[in-house]
Amino acid sequence: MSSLLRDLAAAVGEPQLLTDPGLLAGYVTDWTRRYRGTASCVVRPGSAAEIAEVMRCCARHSAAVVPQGGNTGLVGGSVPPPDGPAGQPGQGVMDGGVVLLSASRLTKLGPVDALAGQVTAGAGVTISTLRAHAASAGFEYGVDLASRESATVGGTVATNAGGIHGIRYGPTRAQLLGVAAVLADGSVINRLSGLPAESAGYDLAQLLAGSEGTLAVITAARLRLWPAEPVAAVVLAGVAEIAEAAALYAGLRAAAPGIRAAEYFEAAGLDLVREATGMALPLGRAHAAYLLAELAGTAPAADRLSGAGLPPDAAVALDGRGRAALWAYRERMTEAIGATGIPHKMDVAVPMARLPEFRAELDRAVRAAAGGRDWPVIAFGHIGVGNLHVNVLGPDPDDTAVDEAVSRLAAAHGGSVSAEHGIGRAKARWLGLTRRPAEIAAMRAIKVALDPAGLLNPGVLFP
Ligand code: 2HG
Ligand code: ZN
Repeated sequence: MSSLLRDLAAAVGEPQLLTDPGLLAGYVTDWTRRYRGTASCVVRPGSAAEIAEVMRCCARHSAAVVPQGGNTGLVGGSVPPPDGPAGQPGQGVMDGGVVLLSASRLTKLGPVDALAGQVTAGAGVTISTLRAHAASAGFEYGVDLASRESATVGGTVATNAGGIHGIRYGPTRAQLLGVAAVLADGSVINRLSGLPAESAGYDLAQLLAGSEGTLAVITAARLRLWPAEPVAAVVLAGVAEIAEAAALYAGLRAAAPGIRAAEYFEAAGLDLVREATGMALPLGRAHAAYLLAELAGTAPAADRLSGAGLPPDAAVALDGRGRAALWAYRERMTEAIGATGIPHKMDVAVPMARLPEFRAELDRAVRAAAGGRDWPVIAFGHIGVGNLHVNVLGPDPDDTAVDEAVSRLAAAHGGSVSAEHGIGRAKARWLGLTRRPAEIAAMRAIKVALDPAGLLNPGVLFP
């Protein structure tokens, strides 16, 4: 055993140090299978004190640390970088190699503070566990997403995940009232009091939201909870194009103010879901595109839908089973796409008003980048916040031409190269399409101040 491994075993206990390549494989490969890296080991610390010891130990040995939650990220930010040419260390990695730090044992979940509407959750708590815990006390956690069974509190804070209820509650950042974290030098931050009224300097929790493991290892978060709201209906409507979907969403929002989800998908995505699941066509006939909306409230709220200008071919589900059946057409999209190959995933944000133009130009931009080939383009996402997930199937995993073309197109329409998945390794080179040089310089200055040796998640976020 190397002296690094010996020190790590002393820090976390030998059973929580994994070195067997068979065991490591699942940790160093991302969910899409497009990003795979090299780590000398996985450590699974059980407390902030153990993480602090891991950080000190990695600093001594010049080893990089890649923090990982549920490893459901889609931009390569939760896995180590691949080795460089001729077995050189991967991008930004020093001689000590990479230690993958799994937060999977940080699963402490505090009692729901019903008075404040808050809860403290360990970084390794999954979103589904957190949601069930909140629900048992009459509350709702504002973020929900298809990967809820595996995605964790720490990972979703680190990427500022948005999910399906962003139009109602905002992204993870909007739920975050405080954070506990370990910095690169092993110092521990513990701001979990959750004071809703406080103005006493920099907001470190917000700094860590979207920091993608580059500034600190998040160990717990103090999170806002919302009073649980009943769901009156889920609507699925067939539309001709994205402009119609956006207009229908606006109509629904005006007629029925409790809209808590507005999701968009297209025929190509629906076909893949139906192939993967065997589910029937959801409406009377096939359409070019679809809007799925979820309406909060008790049963009478659904009456408002009649004034919302629903198209003739629409399904309205009132009971839980029917609602879940309609949601499945949207929620199983990622899995259905993944079943056909290794997708190129672009997660762009575009101003709502520009969505039609962006969509109109998308296929042409992809075809041009693909040298004239017609790769399938699957566009879907959270239309209510202008977030489209553009998946392209076909190009070689290492070929980034299509990724770049879609990123540039989003930027040209005043959008962002990442809406909710983060920048990771996948999009670091295109950060400048979204952030100005002065902003990137300020971000780098923060990074250098908190992690001068560059131990935390090298190669992620920064070009
Ligand atoms: C979703 O909205 C996720 O389902 C995944 O953000 C998106 O697979 C994707 O591209
Ligand atoms: Zn999404």
